[in-house]
Amino acid sequence: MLNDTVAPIRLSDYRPSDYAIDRIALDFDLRADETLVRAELAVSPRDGIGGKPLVLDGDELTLVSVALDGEVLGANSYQVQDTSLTISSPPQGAFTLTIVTRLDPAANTKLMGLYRSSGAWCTQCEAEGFRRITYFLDRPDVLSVYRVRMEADAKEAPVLLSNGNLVESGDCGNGRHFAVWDDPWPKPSYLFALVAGDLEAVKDSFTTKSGRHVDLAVYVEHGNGSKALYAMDSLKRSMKWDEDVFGREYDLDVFNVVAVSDFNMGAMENKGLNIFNDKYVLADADIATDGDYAGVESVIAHEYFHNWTGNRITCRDWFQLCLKEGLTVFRDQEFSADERSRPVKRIADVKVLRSHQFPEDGGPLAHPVRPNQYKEINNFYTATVYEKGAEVIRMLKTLIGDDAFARGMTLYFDRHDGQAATIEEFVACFAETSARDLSQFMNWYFQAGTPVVTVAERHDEASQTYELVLSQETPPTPGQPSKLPQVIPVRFGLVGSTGNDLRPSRISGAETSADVFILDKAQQTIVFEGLSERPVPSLFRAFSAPVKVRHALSSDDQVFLIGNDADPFNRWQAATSLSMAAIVKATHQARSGQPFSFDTAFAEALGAALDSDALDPAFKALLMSPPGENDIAREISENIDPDAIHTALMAFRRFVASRLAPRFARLVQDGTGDIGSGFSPDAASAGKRALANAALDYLALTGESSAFDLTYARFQAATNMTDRLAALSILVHRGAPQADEALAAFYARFSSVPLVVDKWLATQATVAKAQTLDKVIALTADPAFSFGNPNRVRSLIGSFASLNPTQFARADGKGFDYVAQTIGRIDDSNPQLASRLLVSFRSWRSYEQGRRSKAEKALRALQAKEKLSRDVSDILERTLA
Ligand code: B3K
Ligand code: ZN
Repeated sequence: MLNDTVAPIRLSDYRPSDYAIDRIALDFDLRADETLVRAELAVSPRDGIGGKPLVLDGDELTLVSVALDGEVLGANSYQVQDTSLTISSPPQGAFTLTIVTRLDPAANTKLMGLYRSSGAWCTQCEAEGFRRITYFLDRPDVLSVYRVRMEADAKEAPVLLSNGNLVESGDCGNGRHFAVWDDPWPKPSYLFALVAGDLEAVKDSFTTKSGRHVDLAVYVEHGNGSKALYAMDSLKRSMKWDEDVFGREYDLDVFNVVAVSDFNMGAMENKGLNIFNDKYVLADADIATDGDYAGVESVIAHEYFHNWTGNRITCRDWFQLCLKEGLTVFRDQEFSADERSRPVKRIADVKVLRSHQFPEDGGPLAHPVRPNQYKEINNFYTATVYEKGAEVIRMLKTLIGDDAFARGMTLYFDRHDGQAATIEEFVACFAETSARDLSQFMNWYFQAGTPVVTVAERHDEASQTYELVLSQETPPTPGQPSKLPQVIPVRFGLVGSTGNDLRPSRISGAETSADVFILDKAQQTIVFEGLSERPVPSLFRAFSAPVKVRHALSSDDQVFLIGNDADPFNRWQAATSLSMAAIVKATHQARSGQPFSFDTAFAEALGAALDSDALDPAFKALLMSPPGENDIAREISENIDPDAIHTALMAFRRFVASRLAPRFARLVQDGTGDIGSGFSPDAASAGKRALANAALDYLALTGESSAFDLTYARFQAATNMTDRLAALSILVHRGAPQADEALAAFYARFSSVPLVVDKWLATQATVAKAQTLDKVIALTADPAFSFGNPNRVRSLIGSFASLNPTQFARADGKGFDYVAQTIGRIDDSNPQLASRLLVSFRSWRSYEQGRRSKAEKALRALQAKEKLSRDVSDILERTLA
């Protein structure tokens, strides 16, 4: 049943804690059946107001004892409730509280707090997991210095790690040993971490620019050391980059990364001891695709960058989550752009934003980048907070310029180091360095919803003026019926018939620089003077704002931009818009039973681009990949029939394949030389593989047996996971006769490598065929699958629900029913995992009537379940509202 009784936490209710906890000494006695935790807290009243009741947070804890200044407290000096421990009348001044709790990490299936993964002990505390270890003021604005002692069996857990620097270790006799870690930097409890287990370490070191020697280690399960080398390499490059680009140096003598196989998300930035989902650590040619390598690099960088943006400067409260997450995503995006290809990275990031954030912003779960209320904070680690949060910072940089932005960052680091800060404090730094009023800009933090910018244009030959009329509107979102205009930086070029950008003699109607104008009103007319010819407008270059653009550019203009725009992002955008228009039209034709007709514009433009030597292979591969089914559904936006979309998309792709088959064959041929040669994960090599595999997919769409034979041959010859998985996926998704054989061979070879099993599961779960649901159900019984492991669940159930629109949204409702029931089952053991899966229902109202009522039925059935977690009830309640 829905738990309506939970009242939301509101930003407007924020007030500092009555007490500070300046120091905490933790002592862990780690044993197989139970763990005892002794916490000694140095508590002092803030502002000298002593004597008020001290209310500490707790969750599923067994309290053993409480002592105040060394005296064990009698039962009437404190109250234990489900989620708190209250010391009714503490002394007026500072005091020491000693709390002993008993935990059962082996029974902790929520993977929050202290739990076990593959025989090791590990922790996850963000956002509110520390209260599952001991009673504490578990909130980010309570900063404490931690000293951690842990003791465990020396054989079972030879490796004992926590935050900070190792200060002592030794033998306790009786087969047990201990270690003491000291973290000199005050930190909030969510950054606490502990790991104890039998792990292999890959070691290296880094010397910071001011000469600090830092010991680096990446800990993995025994036998996986060679798979951690790329993570280590990424870490060293991240450390250097943050010094070079943001002037940020590392601040401890040790930096450890630990990979664990049971983890609810990607990774966690605990101070000096990052804990990772092994998916973002382990990589070698045999098990990781190029996409996996890029993922390892960016997540390693992201967590490392948190050391300054998140750890040294943390968040005052969880409403400020984007302060650390949006900013750190921005920083990791910039890192990857510098390490790889900037335009390719930008396109990849925008694809993620559009596929994850736009549907969130346009549906029942929409919330501002800085939310102002929540019921369950774990449900706010969203694409809006992360990805839109990063876009807001990117816009800020565009708006105030690189120089003022860089000075603003430095000011922020200087001014707020050691503090728990707010978004207002962050933005104030940039207002100061740019001398600009950023109050309207703050709407990006406060207002949910994706603004829609509509563009109309007019050229007047006689006066040689060109006008752009731009209007913006942000649709209503839950709790925000009407919106104010946003500050929207439009990076632009006016492309002349020769392909060069034209230079107007004067621009009026908006604040403007040579290549950016700023919209800040509901409607504006920008006038460009001195233009004798009508230019083709290239707006929102490099995707300069997270908006939807409605601009009726002709097909000729799009083709012209694909071939001529100086901005690579907009060349890709033009290709995407052109193919999108064709597929949307075909979807409507499919719906009404008409035959499809495609014009040749896209295929011809693509053919020309593929022939160009000026474009790199990774970029060509992006040009080739048309929008996906979920992108098309988003464009159509209502009354969605996923089958019609699938039919139209396939027909369009087959049409392109038929027009360009010889070129595609040549691209596959050119790429085949790389199979069997030495593997390098660098961006250029990855780009070549992406191009060959994109071409191969088109060839296989023809359904010709020669294409399947070629694909199967590549599958067998592949010496790296990128080519192997690409071929496997083509065989399986295109229904090749070799599909089952290839799946069996793949499984035979990799069934003992869980991360590769994930690829095998996801490949099968995403087949657009009616048998897939039964297949998914059958795969849950495979020995390599487990409902207890988040990676397995996301690969099988998550992929089915979010990447297989025709089968998840089967017209008979069985896909919805199965996923909803499975969410209910998972919720009993791991609520965070369950509520993440539930998000795949967020666009249920945009289906056509039949599917919509089936989806609602499945959601209502879940809602009627006996006991639901706060995580799941929160999402359900908002999804159905
Ligand atoms: N800060 C963590 C995410 C924690 C999620 C808690 N539900 C990873 C990251 O963003 O770097
Ligand atoms: Zn983060």
